[in-house]
Amino acid sequence: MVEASMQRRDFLRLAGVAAAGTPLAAQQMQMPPMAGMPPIPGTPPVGMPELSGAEFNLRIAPVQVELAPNRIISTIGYNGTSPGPLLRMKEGVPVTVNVTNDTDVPEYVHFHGLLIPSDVDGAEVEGTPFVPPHGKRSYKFTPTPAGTRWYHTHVMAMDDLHRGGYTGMFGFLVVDGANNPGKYDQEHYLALRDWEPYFTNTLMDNDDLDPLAAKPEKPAVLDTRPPGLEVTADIYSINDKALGAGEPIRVKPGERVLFHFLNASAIESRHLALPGHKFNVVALDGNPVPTPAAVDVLMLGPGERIDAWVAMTQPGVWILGAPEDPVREGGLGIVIEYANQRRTPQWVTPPRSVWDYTIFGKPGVVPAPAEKLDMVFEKVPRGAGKFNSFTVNGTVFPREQEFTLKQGTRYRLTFHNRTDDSHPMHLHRHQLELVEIYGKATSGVIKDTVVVPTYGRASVDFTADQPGLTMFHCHIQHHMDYGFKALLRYA
Ligand SMILES: [Cu+2]
Repeated sequence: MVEASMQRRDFLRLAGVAAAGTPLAAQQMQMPPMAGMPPIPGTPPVGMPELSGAEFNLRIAPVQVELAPNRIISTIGYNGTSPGPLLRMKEGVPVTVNVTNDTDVPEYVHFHGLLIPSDVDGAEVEGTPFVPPHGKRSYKFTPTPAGTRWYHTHVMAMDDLHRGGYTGMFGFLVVDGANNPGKYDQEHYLALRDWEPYFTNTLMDNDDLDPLAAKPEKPAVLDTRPPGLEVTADIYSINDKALGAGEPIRVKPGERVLFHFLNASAIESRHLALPGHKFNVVALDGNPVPTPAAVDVLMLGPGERIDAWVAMTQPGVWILGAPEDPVREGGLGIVIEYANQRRTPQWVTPPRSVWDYTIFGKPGVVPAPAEKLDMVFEKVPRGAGKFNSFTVNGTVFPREQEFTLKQGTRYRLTFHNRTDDSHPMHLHRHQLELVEIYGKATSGVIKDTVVVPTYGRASVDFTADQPGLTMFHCHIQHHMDYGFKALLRYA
């Protein structure tokens, strides 16, 4: 035990040096080897508080997140932690979520991926009432459908990097259905996060892995005006711990471990790999896929979830983490430790791979539904000191950017991404069936957030069966705040 702890401390020290390039190492040598509490026997070592039942209480208040010794983040969270508690609900059983807001500003709690009415969905433009500063509000709804969902703040941040999605206000929300997801020896909920965001003029596009990808929406003449501000970060964690600072996930050879991943970042897509192991993807955004498939590398845009199990067949001590060295060394990873293995956690760069939603779908073309809506995404470079703005069909929200739906009608939304970045596009209160992306047709992949590739095109179908105002937006906070959203209104 002592030996293992020493190794973890050494490893943390290395990670700290690589990430920060500062005298952190010297300080960490004087710190106790272990951050946080030892695991309780019989419970998974990695996780967050779990609440279940029909009534849930969430308290919004300042929290400190100890990512590692000497790396403590001051932010806002739920119930004193970030991520907040895992909310476990039963499909079809009504719940009440009582929210107390112990901050000085109005808040919204959005229940991401649930098919619930506008007045409890948690979005200002849909007409959900806010939780007043130092006040309370209860959200009552019937959770559906089953699967890995999440909840998070849904306020605008604009140029305040301590507001909205930049804070620690996020957590898993799991809706248990009648169907058992399968037999697994362990189950872990892992949220990917970045911290202490800052402004940049450089586009950090790490999510376009395939340089050969078709770019059907690339304009013939590119906009060469000087770029404006974007947001980035270089401190990362999985749940509340940087790589090496928390307890490892302890496994035994032959175990099947089910992971529920969430990219809770407000700014960037992320990749994940586990050397020597494959991820068997069974659900995207909480929805079972028609064709489960094994991949070396996962990709999650902000807001997306992936459920994947791993067969533990390579005894050793490994890093489950981001393939990009600066991201992993900046904290985005967690140690997987096989029983009776004592060594420094190992990292091996994964084979080059391209993320492709369509491998999890059914082949075949979905017949075009009755109605089609086209959305053209463009970026307006604003130059030094100003945020870029983003338009849908030529305008920034809220002018003219409304789409009218006929109840009961099936629609095809086609996204034309004419920007030099990919965008995780999220439709509230509805489920999207992916029908075309990367120039490939597919069917049966049901999502609520779809990453539309750089200069790429994607089409999704949905049925207008949830009357009420419906928000559609990019899940990158500053894109959403600076115009990249629309409102769908039922006629
Ligand atoms: Cu975006």
